[in-house]
Amino acid sequence: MIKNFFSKQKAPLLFLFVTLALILAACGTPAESDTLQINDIWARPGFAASNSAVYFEIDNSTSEADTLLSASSDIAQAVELHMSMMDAGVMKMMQQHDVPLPVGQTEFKPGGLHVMLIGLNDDLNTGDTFDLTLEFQLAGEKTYTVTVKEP
Ligand SMILES: [Cu+2]
Repeated sequence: MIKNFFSKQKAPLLFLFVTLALILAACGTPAESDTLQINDIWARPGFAASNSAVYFEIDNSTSEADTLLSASSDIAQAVELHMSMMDAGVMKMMQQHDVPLPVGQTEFKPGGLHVMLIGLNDDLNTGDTFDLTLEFQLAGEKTYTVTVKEP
């Protein structure tokens, strides 16, 4: 039976299947390449029960503005969208209801936008990884692996 399957007559068919599978694997989800891309997603180290923050760059290469609605993770008691800003010489953090994502790049970086991890359930040491889910108005929910590193 197996010998028959790989016979000369079936070989071209098998080749076709493999080729199709490769093509589908390469572009099976065309939406992925022209939606939102998250680059360089990382978090600060922190001790259990303390806070940390996640930073990344969002590349919105679609033709429409999107909105980041929320972030969630099992790593902390609460996960919030924050913006750091200077107010009368003092750095303050403001919780954001959502974050507009115009076409192009939006940076979540120290001193600006960040995903705040409040009340870590575990220590976050350099090299650790954890999952973070971001919910976008148009792109839906996506889960990313965050790597812990020193700023
Ligand atoms: Cu914050």
